[in-house]
Amino acid sequence: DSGSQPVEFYANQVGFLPQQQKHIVVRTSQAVSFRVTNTASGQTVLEGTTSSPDYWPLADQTVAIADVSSITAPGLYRLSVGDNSYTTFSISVQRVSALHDAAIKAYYYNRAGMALDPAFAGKWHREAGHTDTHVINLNEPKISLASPKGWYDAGDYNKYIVNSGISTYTLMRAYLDFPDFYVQRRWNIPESTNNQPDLLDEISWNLDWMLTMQDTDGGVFHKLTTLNFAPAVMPAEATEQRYVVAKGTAASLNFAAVMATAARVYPQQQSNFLAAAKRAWQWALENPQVAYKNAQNVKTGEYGDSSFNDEFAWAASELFVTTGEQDFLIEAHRYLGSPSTPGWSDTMGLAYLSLLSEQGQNALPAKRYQELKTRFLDYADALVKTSQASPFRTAMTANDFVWGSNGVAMNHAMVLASAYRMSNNPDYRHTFTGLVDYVLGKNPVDYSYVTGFGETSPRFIHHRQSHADGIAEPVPGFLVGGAQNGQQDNCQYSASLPATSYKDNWCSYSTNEVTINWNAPLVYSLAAMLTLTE
Ligand code: G3I
Ligand code: 9MR
Repeated sequence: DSGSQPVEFYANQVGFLPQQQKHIVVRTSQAVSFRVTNTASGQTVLEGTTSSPDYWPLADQTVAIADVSSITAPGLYRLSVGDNSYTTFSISVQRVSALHDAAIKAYYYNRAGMALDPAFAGKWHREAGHTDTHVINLNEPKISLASPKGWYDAGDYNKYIVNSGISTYTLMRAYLDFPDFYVQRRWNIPESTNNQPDLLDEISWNLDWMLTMQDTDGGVFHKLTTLNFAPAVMPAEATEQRYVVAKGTAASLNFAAVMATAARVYPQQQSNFLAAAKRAWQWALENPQVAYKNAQNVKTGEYGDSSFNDEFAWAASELFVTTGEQDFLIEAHRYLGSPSTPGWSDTMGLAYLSLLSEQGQNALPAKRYQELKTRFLDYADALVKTSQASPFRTAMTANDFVWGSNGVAMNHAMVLASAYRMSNNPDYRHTFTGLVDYVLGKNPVDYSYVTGFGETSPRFIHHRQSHADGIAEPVPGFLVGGAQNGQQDNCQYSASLPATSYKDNWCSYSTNEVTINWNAPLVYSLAAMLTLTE
C-alpha cells in the first residue's frame, strides 16, 4: 500500500467506553484494510477491512466504516491505513466521566445572579450579573417584580420558560433514571459540600427562578428579557432593563409539567411544587390557545409555538404520574399523539418518557403501559434503521439538520437510551452511543462539538461570556448547535450542505451558539452510557 493516497478519518475524539460499539469513519471510495496498534506497546491488536463505502448526500462524502469494537482494553490506539494515514483513539472510562462532569458543570457557568468564584470557576471566574430584583411587567399592571436566579438560556442572557422547562425536565429525568450514578457524584460547585447531590442543587437554581415566573392567577410569563439582545459584554456589564412579557399556554403547561416532576424529585417540597403545577394547569385549561408572539419592540428569542397538544399531553402525564389521579390520565389520553424526539417546541416524547418510567409504570394500567411501550419502541426502531443505513452510522436524516442539530442528535440518543432501558436490545445501545460519537467527532466536519474536549473543538462560540472574558479558551463543557444550512446569520460559510455547514466563529449564532436545552440531553446520554454500557 505504500505510496497510496492519504485518507481522512472521523472518530470520536474524546474516548470510547470499553464495552461500547466503536465505529471509525474512513473517507475512501473503496474498501481498505486497516491495522490498529496500541501506542504504548507498539503491538498490533487488530487487523481488518472496512465496510464497502457509501455516499452520504447530506455531506457529499463517500466513506466506509472501520469497526474496532473488539478492542476493549483501556488505552490509546493508532488506527492506520496504508503507510501514510492514521488517526488515534482512546478507550477510557475516565475521559467519558470527565466529559459528563464538564457538561453538567456548564450550567453553573451559566447561572444568572451569582458571581463565579475562582475556587469553582477557575480562570472563568466572573462577577455576578442580572440579579433581576427589579424586573418590569411589559403589560398591565406595569409593576416591578423580583425574578432572580435561573440559568441564562444560551449565549444570550435572557431566561425563557419554554426552553428552561425542557432543560430542567431532562436533567431531572437523568436524576430519576440514574439515581445511583448521581447520589455521590460531585463536580465542584458552591453547594458540593452540602448533603444533597450536586445535580439536585444545580436544578434547584433554575426551579427557584421558574417559580417566580408564575403570576398570581396561575399563568406563567413566557420569558424574562431585555428588549434587544445584549452586546457581547460580560454579565455584570449587561445592565439594560429587563422585563417579563405576556403569559402563554405553552409556558404555563411547560411549567406545570416541570413542577409536577419536581414534586417527585424533591419530596420535602412536594406540596409547594404540586400546588404551583396545578394552578398553572388550571390557567391553561381556561386559556388553551394563547400563543406567544413577540411584541414589536421585543427583538429577543421568541420560542414561538402555536400547537399545544404536546404540552397538554406532557403536563397531564406528569400530573398523573405524580398524583395517580385518573382525571389527569384521561387528559393525557386525550392529547397523547405519536412519540417523537423531544425538542423545545415538541414535548410529546417527554410525556412518553415519564409514562414509561418506573413511576409511570407503577401508576398506569398494565395493558396501557404495554401499548405505549410498543409505540415508543417502534419509534426507536425507526431510529435504529436510519443509523444502520447511514454511511456515518448515525441516526440523523435531512429533517434533523435544523438550528441545534446537535441537540436533535442528543435527544435522539436520550430516546434510544430509554428504549434500551426498557428492552435491553443492544441495537438501541449501539445507536445511541453512535450518536454520542457523532457529536464527539464522528462527523463530516471533524469537530468534537463540545468545548474543551477533543483534538479539534469549538473555540469561538456564540457565548457572550466566552467572547468577552479575554480568555482564549471558551467556557468548557458546552455542546454547540452544530451543522445546518439555514445560514440565518451573516457569516461566510465554506460549505453549504446540511451536515457540513458549520463555522467555528462568533458570527455563527445559527451553528455555533450553545444552549441549556442542547446540553441537557448530552448530560443525560453520558450518564446513560456510564451507567448502561459497562
Ligand atoms: O416553524 C417552522 C416550521 O413550520 C418549519 O417546518 C421548520 C422547517 O425548518 O422551521 C420552523 O421554524 C424554525 C423554528 O426554529 C421553529 O422550530 C426556524 O426555521 C428556525 O430558524 C428556528 O430556530 C430557532 C432559533 O432560536 C431562531 O428563532 C431555534 O430552534 C432555537 O433553538 C433558537 O433559540 C435561540 C433563542 O431564540 C435565543 N437564545 C439562544 C437560542 C439558541 O440559538
Ligand atoms: O446573539 C443573538 C443570539 O444569542 C440569538 O440566538 C440569535 C437568534 O435569535 O440572535 C443573535 O443576535 C443577533 C440578532 O438576532 C441580529 N443581529 C446580530 C445579533 C448577533 O450579534
